[in-house]
Amino acid sequence: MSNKIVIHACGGAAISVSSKVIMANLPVGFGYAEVDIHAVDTTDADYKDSNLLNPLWLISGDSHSKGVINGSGGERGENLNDIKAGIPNYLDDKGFKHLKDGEFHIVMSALGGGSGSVIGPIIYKGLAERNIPTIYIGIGDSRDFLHGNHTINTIKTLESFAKKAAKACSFIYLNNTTADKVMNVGEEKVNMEIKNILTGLTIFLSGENQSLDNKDMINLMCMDEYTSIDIQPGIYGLSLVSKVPTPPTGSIPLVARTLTIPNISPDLNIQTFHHKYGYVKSPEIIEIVEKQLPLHLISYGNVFGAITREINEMVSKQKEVISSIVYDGVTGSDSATADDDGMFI
Ligand SMILES: Nc1nc2c(ncn2[C@@H]2O[C@H](COP(=O)(O)OP(=O)(O)OP(=O)(O)O)[C@@H](O)[C@H]2O)c(=O)[nH]1
Ligand SMILES: [Mg+2]
Repeated sequence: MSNKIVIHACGGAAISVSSKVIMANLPVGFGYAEVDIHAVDTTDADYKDSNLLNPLWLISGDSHSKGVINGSGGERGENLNDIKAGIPNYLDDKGFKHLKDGEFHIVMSALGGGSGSVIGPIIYKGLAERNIPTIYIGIGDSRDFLHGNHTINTIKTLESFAKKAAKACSFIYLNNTTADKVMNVGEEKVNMEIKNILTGLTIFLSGENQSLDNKDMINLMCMDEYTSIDIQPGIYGLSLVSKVPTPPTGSIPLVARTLTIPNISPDLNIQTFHHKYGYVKSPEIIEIVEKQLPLHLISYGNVFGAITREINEMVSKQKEVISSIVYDGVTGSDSATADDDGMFI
C-alpha cells in the first residue's frame, strides 16, 4: 500500500493553489504517495470554484459572530477565537488523532492573509501535540505593511507553537513579493515552485524508495525525533533542490536525504550532520529523477532570523510613513449631516 500525504489547505491562497496546481498537475501512480487534500477556511469564497474532492471544513462562528463568518478581510484577529475553538473539532472529526504509519501531513497557508495564517499554525500545533509528522508550507508576502507584518507574526507564531510542543518544525518558506516585483507573476512563480516541491515530496514520501524508509522521513521532518542529537525546538527551513545547493547565508545544513537512480553516485557538496541516500525503483520515476538528478531534501537551521529581519526593516519604514500621515479632516457643506450609520447622502 502506498503512503499518503494529507494536505491541510488553510485559507484562500492554499485552497486555490491546491486546486490549480496540485489537483491539476500532481502525478499519481506507483512510486508516488497518494495525496488527500482537506480545505479549511472561514468562507467558501475560494472553495466553491475549486476542484477539491473533500468537502470544505468551514469554521463556524460560535463565540462572537453567532454562527455567521464570512472571511477575515485580511485581519488576523478577526476570527481568532472561533478558529481556536473550531480546529480541535476539525482534527478529531477527520480522525487525525495520532501518528499512522505511512501518513505524512502538510499544512499549507498564506502567511500574510487573515484566515489561513491563523488556521494553519493552530492546525500545526494540534498535529505536533498529537505527534503527527508535519511539514508547514508558508507563502509569505512583504509587499506592504499589513502583509509584511502578518508574515512576520505568522512565522513567530509557528516558532512559538513549535517550541511549546518541543518540536523542530520543518518549514518550506516561499514569498510572492521576493519571487517577482509584479504581484501576479510572483504568485504564479511561487505556485510553480510549490508544484515542483510537492512532486518531489510525493516521490520522497512514497515509501517506495530503496534505502529510505518511513522512519528516515519522520526524522527529517521532525528532527526532535533524533535521540542521539540534541536539536533545539523551533522552525527549520526545508528545501527540495535538484542541484548541489549553496546553503542560505547564516544557515547550517542539518540533515539531507538524497534520491538518485541506481548506480549513479550523488555528490552533495555540503557539510551536514546526517546524510542519507536512497534509490528510486520505479522506471517512471527514474525518468523524472534523471532529469533533475539528484534530488535533495535538506533542512537548514538559522534561516528565519535573517528572513524576518529583512521584512521587519520594510515594515518599520512603512510604519514611519504611516505615522507621518497627518489627518487633516474633511471639509464639506455645513448643512450635511450623517445618518445613524454615519453615511452622508
Ligand atoms: N502564491 C499564491 N499566493 C496567493 C494566491 N492567492 C492569494 N495569495 C496570497 O495570499 C495572501 C492572502 O492570503 P489569503 O489566503 O487569500 O487570505 P485568507 O487566509 O483567505 O484570509 P482572509 O481572506 O483575510 O479571510 C496574499 O499574500 C496573496 O498574494 C495564489 O493563488 N498563489
Ligand atoms: Mg480568504
